[in-house]
Amino acid sequence: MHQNSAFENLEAVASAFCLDGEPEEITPYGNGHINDTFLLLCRKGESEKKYILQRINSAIFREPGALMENVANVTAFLRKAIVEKGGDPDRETLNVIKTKDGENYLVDSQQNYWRVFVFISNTVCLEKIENPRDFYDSAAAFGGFQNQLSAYPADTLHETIPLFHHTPSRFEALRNAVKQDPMGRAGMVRAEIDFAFAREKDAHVLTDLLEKGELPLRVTHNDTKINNILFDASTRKALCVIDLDTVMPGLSLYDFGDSIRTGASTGAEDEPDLSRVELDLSLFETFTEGFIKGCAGSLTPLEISLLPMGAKLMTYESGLRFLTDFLSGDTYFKIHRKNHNLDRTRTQFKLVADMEKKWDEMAAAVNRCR
Ligand code: ADP
Ligand code: GN1
Ligand code: MG
Repeated sequence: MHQNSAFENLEAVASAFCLDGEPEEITPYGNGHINDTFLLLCRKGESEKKYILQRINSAIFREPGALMENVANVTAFLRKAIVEKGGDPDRETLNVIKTKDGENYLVDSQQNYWRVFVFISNTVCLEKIENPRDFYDSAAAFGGFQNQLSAYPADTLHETIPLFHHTPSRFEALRNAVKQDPMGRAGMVRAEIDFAFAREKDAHVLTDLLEKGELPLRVTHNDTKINNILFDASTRKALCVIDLDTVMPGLSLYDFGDSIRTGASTGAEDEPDLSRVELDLSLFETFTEGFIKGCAGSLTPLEISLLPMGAKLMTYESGLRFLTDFLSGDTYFKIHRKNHNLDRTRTQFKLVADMEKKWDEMAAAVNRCR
């Protein structure tokens, strides 16, 4: 990402924000698939202060100003709730640093959108679950996040990506990509396309229930993969839910499912060796227990009984999205190797197939947690 001309003058970008000290070092940071993230180190005399500098992906988030309004309002809301609980508002939520003009973001001369957050130090960000305790904690934190936001005025939130978890639309996007086949790749992924098409009916299950009013619309995170949570490195407790770009009205099952597909898989999202990818039932149960606890009695009986469906559909939907991006020439998710999006597709579909095999055991695990 260094070759990108948008990154030639990072120091000038950083200097537009209200920083404590002078920018000293700016280095690429983290493993996100969407934004461009940098660690920004500032110095003031002997002391140093760290920030996260990010270029918002405005090809994906078409209205970065509206997005930042959501992020600023949601973090201010969370800050207040954390203070009331006696927590540490500088570490338990993201904190937006304003520009010297008092804005939540900066637009540079090339129409790049930039923002700065306080860097939360002494934390661990996991790409894969290392022990069940961490997963339980992350479940309670994501459930708690949703629960905390139940009092948030949902109608003031902008929809940062329309139809983000509308699985039928994701299905249609795949159908289109297969039809257009702009890169001539469809021939090499016939098996994956057939797998996706065979499950068209599933794509409608949750959206139908939402439309019928049987599932409640809540304020949800919508991107609860496991590297969107920071653990305190000293206490090893789930500390802060990050990556708030997709906080929008959604279903609790989206947040549950996205964590399961990343945290309860025995392999990484892009593991090329599929023999290493399956659903870990014990981790599934651990997360279920933590999530229900975090939601503190707010989940309806129907939501609870649909948790396995949430897990399967979020995994299926991710597979649809990776496959669509592979067919479209890898324009959405950052890739780091050839066929990266295909590897990602395959892990998701392998997991879906494994969940189908383990369906009764998943349901039994949920029942034990009620
Ligand atoms: P993306 O949308 O591209 O996934 P994220 O907002 O998730 O971007 O940030 C990418 C990575 O940067 C995270 O996975 C995490 O490791 C790190 N990160 C983001 N914000 C902070 C923060 N405030 N403090 C410390 N690390 C952070
Ligand atoms: C993206 O931003 P990041 O890397 O946390 C994506 C998610 C996908 C995920 C797949 C805005 O998440 O929806 O599930 O990649 N975010 C957006 O790894 O599309
Ligand atoms: Mg992220």
